[in-house]
Amino acid sequence: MFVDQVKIYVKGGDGGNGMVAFRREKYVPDGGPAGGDGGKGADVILQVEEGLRTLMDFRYKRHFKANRGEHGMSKNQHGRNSESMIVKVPPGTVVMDDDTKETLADLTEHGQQYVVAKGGRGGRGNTRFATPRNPAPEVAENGEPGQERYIVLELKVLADVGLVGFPSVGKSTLLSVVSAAKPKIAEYHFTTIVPNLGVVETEDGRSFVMADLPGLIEGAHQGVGLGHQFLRHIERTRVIIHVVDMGGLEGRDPYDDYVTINEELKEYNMRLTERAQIVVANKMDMPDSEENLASFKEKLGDDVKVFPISALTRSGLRDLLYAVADELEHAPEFPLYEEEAIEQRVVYKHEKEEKGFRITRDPDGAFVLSGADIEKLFVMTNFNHEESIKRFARQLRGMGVDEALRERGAQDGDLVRLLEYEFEFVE
Ligand SMILES: Nc1nc2c(ncn2[C@@H]2O[C@H](COP(=O)(O)OP(=O)(O)OP(=O)(O)O)[C@@H](O)[C@H]2O)c(=O)[nH]1
Ligand SMILES: [Mg+2]
Repeated sequence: MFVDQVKIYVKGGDGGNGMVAFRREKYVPDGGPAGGDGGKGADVILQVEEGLRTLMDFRYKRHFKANRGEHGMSKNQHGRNSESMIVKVPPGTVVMDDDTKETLADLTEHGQQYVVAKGGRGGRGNTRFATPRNPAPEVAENGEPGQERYIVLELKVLADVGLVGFPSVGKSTLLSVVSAAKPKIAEYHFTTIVPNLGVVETEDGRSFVMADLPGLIEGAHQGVGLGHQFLRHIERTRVIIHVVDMGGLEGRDPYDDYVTINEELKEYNMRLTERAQIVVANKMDMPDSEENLASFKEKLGDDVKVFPISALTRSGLRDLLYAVADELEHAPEFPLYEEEAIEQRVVYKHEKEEKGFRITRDPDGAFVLSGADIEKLFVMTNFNHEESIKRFARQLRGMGVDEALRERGAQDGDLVRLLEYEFEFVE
């Protein structure tokens, strides 16, 4: 099966906790603070591996949690940073945030990296909190939590050439005779439901990747049937081979077919009509084909060159493939996203971080504090030490939490909740 879109969970490693420790040396009565910092948690990094062609590997592994940083130790020893977790993706992988649907990165070149979930920084050990007034603090920070999120990886087929046309015109048959691909071929319409890829080599040693596509029908661009999805697969191709059936068995006029498909491409509006198009008249082995071709060419005019072939008897293929290879030599690339997004291949968007805090009430009347900043502060507090707790209280005050609670009507002794922590509001 061809997997081209997958949702995965990534989490950067948490930072290691800072340590509260003191020097214990003989003959040194009041050993100073000696708690080391925690190490940095590992980042989760996506990295392009050119050998990969699909997102197949992600079918079985969808959770990526990087290691946490080592905790700080006594004797001022810092915990070790954790090494980044590298997740390999094929070239052409577009990374989206599942929540915001924002495109985070468009990964195309071998070795290109994108940090998709940052590891947390290590918490500071008590050594770092020493001041002249408080030379032996019992304060240490826990590590910062690693960033976590769901992302969607999407792989556009990286074919150079895409075959389009009505159902059953012979697109898959053509792909099967010019490459080693083994697509399903049958008389009924919509035999192909996902694109197949094949590497084509011309007699003079040039090569390119060709994809057959599910048949297009009128209204495909409006999401009728599966058409819309299909068109997505040719957004990145540089040359389009438009296959027209000259067999006449289905009772349609080849020229009408040709016009209809071009309308579809135009309506879809991904600059598909700007690509070089090579028109192929297939099924030239059929009895009425010569006649149909003559009238097709007449309606088409002299400006459009037509390549008559028979995928079945394999005639006319050599000229066609040469023409495709020639075209590819100067066909421009068609990047997927609008100009501003492609200036930089990796788009680092500023994370919209929720600032500050919110106050709500629980049914029992308790005040509930929430918000990214305040919650982070909470998890980075080491509640085993009285002094750390006091520091936490000071930080809350600094953020304006006390004042905001007072404004909401909190009085001495009222219950305040923050994550799993409860405390009393003290005036
Ligand atoms: N006579 C003749 N039949 C052909 C030729 N090429 C394909 N066919 C037949 O046409 C039918 C459809 O071929 P496919 O290759 O499956 O067509 P397709 O365009 O991929 O069709 P969908 O995937 O359904 O859109 C099959 O029965 C093929 O054997 C040809 O050159 N000559
Ligand atoms: Mg097919």
